[in-house]
Amino acid sequence: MSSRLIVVSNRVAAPDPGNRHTAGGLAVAVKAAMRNRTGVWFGWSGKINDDPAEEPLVQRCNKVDYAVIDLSEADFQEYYNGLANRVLWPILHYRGDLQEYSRADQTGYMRVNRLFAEKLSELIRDDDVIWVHDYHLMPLARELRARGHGNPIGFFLHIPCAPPDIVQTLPHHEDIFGALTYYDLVGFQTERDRDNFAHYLTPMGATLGRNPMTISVDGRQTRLGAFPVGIETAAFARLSRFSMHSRCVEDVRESLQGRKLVIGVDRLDYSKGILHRINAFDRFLDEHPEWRSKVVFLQITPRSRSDIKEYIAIEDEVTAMVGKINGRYGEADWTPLRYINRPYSRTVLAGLYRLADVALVTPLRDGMNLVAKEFVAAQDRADPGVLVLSEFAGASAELDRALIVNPHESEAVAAALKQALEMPLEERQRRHDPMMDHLLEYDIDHWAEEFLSALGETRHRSGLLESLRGLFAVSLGG
Ligand code: ADQ
Repeated sequence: MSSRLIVVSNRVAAPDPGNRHTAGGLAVAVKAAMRNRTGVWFGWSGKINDDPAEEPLVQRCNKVDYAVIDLSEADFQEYYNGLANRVLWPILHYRGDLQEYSRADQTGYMRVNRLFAEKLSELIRDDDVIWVHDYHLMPLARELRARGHGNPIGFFLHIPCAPPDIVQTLPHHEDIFGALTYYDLVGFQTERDRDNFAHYLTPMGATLGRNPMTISVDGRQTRLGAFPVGIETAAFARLSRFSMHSRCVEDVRESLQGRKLVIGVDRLDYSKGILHRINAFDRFLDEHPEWRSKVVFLQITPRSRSDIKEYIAIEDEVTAMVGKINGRYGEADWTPLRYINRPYSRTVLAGLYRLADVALVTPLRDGMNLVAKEFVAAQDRADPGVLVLSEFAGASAELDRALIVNPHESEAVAAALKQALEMPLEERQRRHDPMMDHLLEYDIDHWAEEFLSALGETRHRSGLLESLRGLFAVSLGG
């Protein structure tokens, strides 16, 4: 029998009979990586329950067991809202100044990691391969090792890894970041993130090895690698062609009345640079009156983490700025900026990307940014739109034919927007073609296979390679 892949992440995107749309890059990536594999996806149900069930709730669908547990109100506040999203998220996005640390939250974070280990422990078989995702669960391998699990365990950080000086602003950072050395493999989105982590560890006594990069601490060896997350490029491209003719996309096209469409799609989060982007659009309309009435900027921004104060503040600021721009430049028959807070299905998003002439993807800091990749994948090769991309998105290391901007410089973003809107077809194609080819080759399957094969190489135990071969056979055959 081939081994199973156990994926662990904070939330589990369980099969949803209501087909609701969740916006979030991790879920999109892991869902795609789990497709065609046998295994378990374990995590929090999203429900708060002060009297949770002893056993995880398991639901089987297409060879995957979705196993979820509930969290108590204190767990939710201290682990999820607290240490994960009020401390680790800002620190890892280079915003150590925004962290709101408390010892109670750190205790809660460790407690939930122990709870995850305890509940997961019951499901683990000796030949399982375990893949843990993201900053919520950094100490999980240490907890699993303490419970006697010798399985290969890998970790992937979906968000950036800040340089050591910033990581060290976290009180007791060694407890959390040092715990990553209990994994066999720690993967990052880019080489810069990987190197930041290696530079963090080496002054603390870790020995660094090269080719492949490894670090050794207290007799444990951990491989470090960059594994840029991809998308389901071919499927997304197909979806966009089909979706262009959907009712919703047709309605948007009609509503434009021949105007150019600029699109932005982001969760409402301070790391995404939405306010800077809207300021740049303001500057663009101010400096280029000839473009007024000829362009519409559609910013699709589902709310997230709405009970954290920075998120409420940014929502208020963005709403005020949108009102100001529409008031200043709008006409009775033209609204320059359409700002929407709801999620859309992937089908509609794909069609809207294809309809758009320009995408503004200008985060202040982003692990990868799947929207950039989805936009490129959704374009018509015969008449592609133009991507304006922040140099601080992990995606800029791969999508280097985009117009790369520093999102802090509104003059530069406004100039790039003008260049994009006026770019001749031949140049648009010259930029788009190689990026599309790259995304077709380095897609989500490639990401999962590269990570799992590197995880396999970290161990030479008999039987493990057989197990991993089993995983690939399933994925390639599917
Ligand atoms: P996110 O911060 O969530 O992901 P991103 O990579 O852009 O950011 O992924 C967002 C995903 O949600 C995309 O697939 C997008 O299509 C979808 N989405 C956004 N708005 C939507 C809407 N209104 N309706 C429906 N879907 C919407 C984290 C990291 C990223 C990293 C990913 C994956 O912060 O840097 O790229 O994980 O590793």
